[in-house]
Amino acid sequence: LGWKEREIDDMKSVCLISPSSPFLIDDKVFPPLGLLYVGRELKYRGIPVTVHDGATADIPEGYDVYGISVTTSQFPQAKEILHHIRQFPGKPRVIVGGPHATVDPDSCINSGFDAVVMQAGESSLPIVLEHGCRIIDTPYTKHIHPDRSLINLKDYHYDIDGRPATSVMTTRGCPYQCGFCCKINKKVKVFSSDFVLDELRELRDVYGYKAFMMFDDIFIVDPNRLIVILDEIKKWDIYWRGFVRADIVVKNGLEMAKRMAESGCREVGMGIETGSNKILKIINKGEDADTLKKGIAILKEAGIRVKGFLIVGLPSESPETIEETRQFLHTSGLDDVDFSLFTPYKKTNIYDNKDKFDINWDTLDLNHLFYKGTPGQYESQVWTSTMSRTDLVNARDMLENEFKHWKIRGKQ
Ligand code: B12
Ligand code: SF4
Repeated sequence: LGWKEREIDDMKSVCLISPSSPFLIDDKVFPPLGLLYVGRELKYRGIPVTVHDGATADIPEGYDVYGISVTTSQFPQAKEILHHIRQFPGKPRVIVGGPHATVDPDSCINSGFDAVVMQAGESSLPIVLEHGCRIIDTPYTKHIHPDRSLINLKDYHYDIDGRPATSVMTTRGCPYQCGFCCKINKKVKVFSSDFVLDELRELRDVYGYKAFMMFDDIFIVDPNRLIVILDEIKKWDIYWRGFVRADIVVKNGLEMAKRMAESGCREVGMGIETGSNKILKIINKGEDADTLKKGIAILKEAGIRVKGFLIVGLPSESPETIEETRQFLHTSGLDDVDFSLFTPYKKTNIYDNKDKFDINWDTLDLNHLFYKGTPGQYESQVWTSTMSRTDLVNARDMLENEFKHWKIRGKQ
């Protein structure tokens, strides 16, 4: 684009918006980090910016540009916000970014947004502000931390074993190719240990946090980086929680798991998905049930609790595979479980190759495109050759009733 880093001549004021998520029990658990990265870059360029994470009626008027962050499940809310802003005087421009814009830019253009930003907003929003592109797709190249001063962090409430905690992202993207998972980053980027520790220090010293939620797809993906981070934070008396893959836990071994525990790791989340080896293969999980159990056992031996995330209604789900999942759970050693219904998102292998799988769906209802919501309000979008939508909802509820013994403490 021949664009070089400089201040934008025609200074525009920007209001960044996080839509509500009415299907969640509480949508004020974690701050909208994506917008805080974008906001940091705009501030750095001297552009007046504010972040709005509240009711649509309270969106402030008077900004030149409004930028909305959207996941697929929030798309209906984002369109309502667009119509709301269209009533504002001065015809401000409305730009959309976030995971849904990245996987389905056409739906955003067709709904009337002025511009669509795919992938890294911190790199491309300044370009859009200056050049007025319609669709722009830029990978992550910048090394910046999110600007948490743009919001009141204390409005968000999450805790790890009684300590107030907040979320951190130390990587972008994931090198694995699970068939149900949305590829929103084309490349994987792992931030250096120094860069990560700087951000954690800021959270500890400026904001007073003594607990962190590492929201990376796989925080432990690089063992060399992990060791440096763990050896430093073990001196801090902090708690942390993060997401792991069982095969990496097995590869890293018991010593690494013990180091994680010594550094304050209280609990990890692990994608189990299903107890059926047949389905694990179909979804290209890259792990079998034995590896999942080995990973859980290593973490438990090190003194770390393990919460398993499971999905009901993956391709080829049947009464037999549900039973395999039950058997797996009985012997898994998991401390906590979470059951979602499979929801097909664009830019996933299953969505793009529906005909190759034993799975079906009609036109997807955008108002129900979430896989975890308020209990009692689940609806399945999909069915398989042996299980109807109702069968899948019933199977999810049955598994939850049998295995969910911890009380709900948050959304994920
Ligand atoms: C943390 C997280 C959550 C938190 C949300 C916390 C919060 N307030 O943001 C919780 C647990 C609540 C959650 C819930 C859900 N999540 Co979630 N979540 C994530 C996760 C792991 C990290 C998000 C994050 O902070 N990323 C870091 C930032 C830097 O990236 P980013 O948000 O994409 O933002 C960058 C760009 O997208 C862009 N950008 C973003 N917004 C904007 C706006 C503008 C104007 C511009 C220009 C650019 C721009 O620039 C940003 C900086 O680079 C992602 C996976 C991932 N690795 O990203 C899944 C992910 C976003 N979640 C997903 C899903 C499906 C859900 C749920 C629907 C699950 C459910 N319950 O059914 C809900 C929906 C919640 C909602 N509000 O919509 C999917 C979304 C897929 C899709 N097609 O939209 C993802 C991608 C996981 C996946 N791979 O499938 N989630
Ligand atoms: S489910 Fe987890 S491991 Fe699989 S591709 Fe998605 S983020 Fe990566």
